[in-house]
Amino acid sequence: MRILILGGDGYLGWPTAMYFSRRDHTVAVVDNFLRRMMHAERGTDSLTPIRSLHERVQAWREVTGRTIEMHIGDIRDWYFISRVIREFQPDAIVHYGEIPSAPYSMIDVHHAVRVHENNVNGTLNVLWAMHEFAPQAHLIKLGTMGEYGTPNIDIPEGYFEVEYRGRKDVLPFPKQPGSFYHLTKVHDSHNIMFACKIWNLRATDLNQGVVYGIETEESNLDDRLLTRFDYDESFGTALNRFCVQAVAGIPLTVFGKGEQTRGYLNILDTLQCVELTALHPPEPGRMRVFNQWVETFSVLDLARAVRKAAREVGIEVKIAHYVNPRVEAEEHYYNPDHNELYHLGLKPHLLNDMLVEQVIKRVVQYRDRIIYHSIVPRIYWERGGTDEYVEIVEYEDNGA
Ligand code: NAD
Ligand code: USQ
Repeated sequence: MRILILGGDGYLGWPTAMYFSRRDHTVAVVDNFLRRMMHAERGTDSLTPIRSLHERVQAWREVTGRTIEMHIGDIRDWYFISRVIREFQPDAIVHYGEIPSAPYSMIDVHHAVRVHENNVNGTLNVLWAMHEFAPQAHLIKLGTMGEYGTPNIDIPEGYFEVEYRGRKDVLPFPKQPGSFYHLTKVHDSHNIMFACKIWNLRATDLNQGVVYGIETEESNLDDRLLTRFDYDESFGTALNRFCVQAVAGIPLTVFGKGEQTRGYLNILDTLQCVELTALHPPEPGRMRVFNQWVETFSVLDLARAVRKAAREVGIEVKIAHYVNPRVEAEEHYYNPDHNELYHLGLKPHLLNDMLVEQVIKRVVQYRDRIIYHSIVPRIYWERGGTDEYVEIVEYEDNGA
């Protein structure tokens, strides 16, 4: 297949490019290095020392003899992205090319607007370019489980049957996202659904949970191929941050009660899910939705898993409850479906089997690169970015 990866310099995009290239697909990547520039803006960086995209592509060629085509430019630039799609004629477009951070979108009005403009307008360009130049292509769009929020009922995969005043219909499940970032994904989903309907396009919306993990089979071929690992307040997820806090000797930052529950999956499973989706395209005309996650954990479960994993490499860890800088339910029901990707053949990896070897050992390896000032968050949902670090309320017992 001819696979175009938007956001191919990113955490997931680069491993996906290598994964498809190694399996004999023709791969091209698009990126404008926005993620690297946002790190420069925030004074933060990936813990893993990542090479430039040009060096990665060169290293990939040296190690495997395979070529990944590069297109450097902004998806929001219609002339750029429509030319790439017209000339490359992809069978599948894997769209990772958005700003992925909830806290970054909550800093102030400028960041909220920036995330909206980047994500929503970029995806609109992709949809129009598909309509005009590649109507047979399959859009594989990375959405998020956070689009649904935490309703007090089960969450289906995209659609559910409703009966209201004696009539029935199958409708999109209501969305109650928790940040301006998550809202951009909801707006994207609506735009994709509409475009499929009016232009008979083919698309799958992958509502992905939180991804963890550093290594893939391909990146293990050579350390020049490593992907990024972020732990800072803007771009690091809780699990990544906990691993770095464990190694840095900072009490793990569990927000509030720590009962906030989300779906998680290993980066190896993201690769599998995207491949399974590409190999099984949907019929045109209706946006297909898969919920892409493997295990659910509360934040406190994650903190305890990190404490256990850290002990295996001789590190003692403190877990603390901090004032929650986010506005979110700290105790809630959470039971989303995730059957479709399993039906297609997903063979999942489990957190407790992966954490030490695939994450903690790498964090220890790169401990000298930790940037301390960015580990404890300062971005509040109500007040935006401030100078005040979130405060500790109490410590967990040490679980010895
Ligand atoms: P990332 O920031 O590492 O990768 C995104 C890449 O897209 C970056 O390299 C960035 O420079 C590029 N990009 C952004 N806007 C662009 C534009 N306008 N033009 C060209 N390139 C642009 O993020 P990631 O963690 O790899 O996430 C990839 C996608 O998956 C995102 O859409 C994210 O919302 C979604 N997602 C990620 C996770 C996760 O845990 N990492 C979970 C659920 C969903
Ligand atoms: N949290 C803590 N301590 C921290 C950081 C976060 O307790 O130091 C809590 C948050 O309050 C939240 C939960 O952990 O309840 C998850 O937060 P997160 O930062 O790990 O993840 P989130 O903001 O939800 O975003 C991440 C990715 C995003 C993706 C999303 C999938 O950054 O790209 O869309 O996970 S999902 O969570 O399913 O929406």
